[in-house]
Amino acid sequence: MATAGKVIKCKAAIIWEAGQMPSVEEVEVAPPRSHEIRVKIVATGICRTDDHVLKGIFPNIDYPVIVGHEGAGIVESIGPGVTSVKPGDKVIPLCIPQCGECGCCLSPKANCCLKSHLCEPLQNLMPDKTSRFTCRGKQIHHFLWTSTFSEYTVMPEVSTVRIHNDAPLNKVCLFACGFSTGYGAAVNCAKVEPGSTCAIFGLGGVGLSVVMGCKIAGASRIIGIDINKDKFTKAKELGATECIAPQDFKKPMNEVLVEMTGLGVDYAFEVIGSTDIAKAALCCTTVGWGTCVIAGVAVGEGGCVVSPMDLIMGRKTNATFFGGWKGMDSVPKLVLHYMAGKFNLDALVSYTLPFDKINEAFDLMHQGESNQTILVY
Ligand code: PAD
Ligand code: ZN
Ligand code: ZN
Repeated sequence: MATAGKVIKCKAAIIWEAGQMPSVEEVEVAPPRSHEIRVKIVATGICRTDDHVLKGIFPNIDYPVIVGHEGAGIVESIGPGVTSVKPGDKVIPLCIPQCGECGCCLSPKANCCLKSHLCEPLQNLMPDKTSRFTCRGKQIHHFLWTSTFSEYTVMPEVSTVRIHNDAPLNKVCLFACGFSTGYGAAVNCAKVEPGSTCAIFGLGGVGLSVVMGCKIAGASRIIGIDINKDKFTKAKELGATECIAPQDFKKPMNEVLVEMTGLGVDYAFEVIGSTDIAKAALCCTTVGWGTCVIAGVAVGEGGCVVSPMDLIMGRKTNATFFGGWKGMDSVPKLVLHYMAGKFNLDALVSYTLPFDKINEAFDLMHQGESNQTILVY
């Protein structure tokens, strides 16, 4: 392309300081270096994890920063050594890379690549500790090596996966985080079985994706729990058999769920980001084999105190990053399954807005008005 090897000027949403809303400005995006790919982002969702950076509660973030990780786009140019994609390919950014060489990538049991930006020392620059973004002469930091809140972004090759070229980017961007996390929490981490009973704490975009995963896995009872009753209609549309709100009960929710189910649920999911709810999710599972999966990111909270007595009778607890998927191997297949009609991603999308309305999209999230908002460039 004509832009290859040149600096591209485009719009991006910059968070200049923790606690500030993003400001849409012109940035310069440098060409990709060795084993890097420059991508024109076409659509991006916004995720609670982006919001954690906005609020200043995501650990070890240097500002100013361009966040965003739930994107999909088209390769504009590639740096030296890149072999997996070419300009014009449709791609999805991977918020957890798959280098294919580290101990976790080589093990079928793990998806937490050890060459990730999340490994020590945690940092939000490119792997070579430099940035491809500048604005008014100032270096701007990356986030998760994805930074999809920029019309053009640069990502390492290990964080970029090619998808089918007929995939609708304004929908499949949700495979970059929310849907994959929730669906994978149910089918990979919990391994929900047909006929089982599930409880999902939190019915936002990720929690609704857990509901979809439990339904696809054949669960017979799917109980959604949320303080916002407006979430119940969509949850029932996607597979919840019952929905309950904590404020309607005097007892703690774990006791309510044990009473509702007799022994407790087979599988419980924490999809809010609260250590108290994680404890309730563990304690509402049945003694003997109940499994709790934590998907919520409880940043800024204290630890979760669990007595060995809560576990000694056979309950298990687990937590998931990106639903346990190895991104390179799994995301292209998930996209194909969507294209074949397996997942109703469209039902998760509450709003599609132009990128310039990013602050409106965050407001909708803060007000609990949206499940998933997609921004299009
Ligand atoms: P969201 O804010 O859209 O949904 C959270 C839901 O929880 C909302 O519907 C709230 O009304 C509800 N809620 C809040 N407090 C309570 C409460 N006390 N009791 C019951 N319901 C409550 O968020 P989301 O669905 O986008 O994300 C959920 C979490 O998952 C969040 O912590 C996010 O950071 C995390 C996440 N984890 C991963 C991962 O890889 N583990 C990936 C993406 C998101
Ligand atoms: Zn790896
Ligand atoms: Zn996310």
